[in-house]
Amino acid sequence: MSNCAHDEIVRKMMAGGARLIQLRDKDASAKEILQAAIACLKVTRAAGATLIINDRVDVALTSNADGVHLGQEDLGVEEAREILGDDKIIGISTHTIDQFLAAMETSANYIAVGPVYPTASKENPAPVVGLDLVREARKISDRPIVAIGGITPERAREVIDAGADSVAVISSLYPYTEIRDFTTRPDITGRVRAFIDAMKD
Ligand code: TZP
Ligand code: MG
Repeated sequence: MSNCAHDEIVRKMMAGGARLIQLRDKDASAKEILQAAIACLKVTRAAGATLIINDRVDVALTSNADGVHLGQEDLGVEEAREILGDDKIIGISTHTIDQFLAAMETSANYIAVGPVYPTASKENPAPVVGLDLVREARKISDRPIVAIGGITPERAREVIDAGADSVAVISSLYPYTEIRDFTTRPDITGRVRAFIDAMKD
């Protein structure tokens, strides 16, 4: 998605109420993702929102982003902590209860669990974990839990009720096909609002 204006997308998400945004672009070069991070941070900083960089500790450090999100194949949480310091947010993805327990042993500021539902946004995703892993994780941890994978506004309520503190969403906000098609403009702001409405107590 590297030909997209990430900062414009961030602006639209924030207009809908998003406060924690992850910059994720698997197709971008290091240079492109750094430039995008710097542009997005201008937008989030002006509004006091938070920007996390996916995968790339080097980009998070260089751009002075608010933190990094790590997968199971990325640098470990403590290695990233060593580089970024105590003030940055470090999150990690987990796909099994054992991975979740291992994440609990680290200084991760939040732990993501998924895919909760089938997802088309990830190549070779881990098997669907369902709401059960969210419930199990909630029982054993007070750490913020972020649920991810196939979440829509219709599903968001049951995900929160299962114990997630928040949801991370890609395709329900802007399907990959739509964002690359500059003739149609997905209503990103409206879709973020729909999530927030669905999750209200
Ligand atoms: N990790 C687990 S599922 C997923 C990632 C990055 C993709 C989530 O995207 P979508 O489109 O909301 O299912
Ligand atoms: Mg990753």
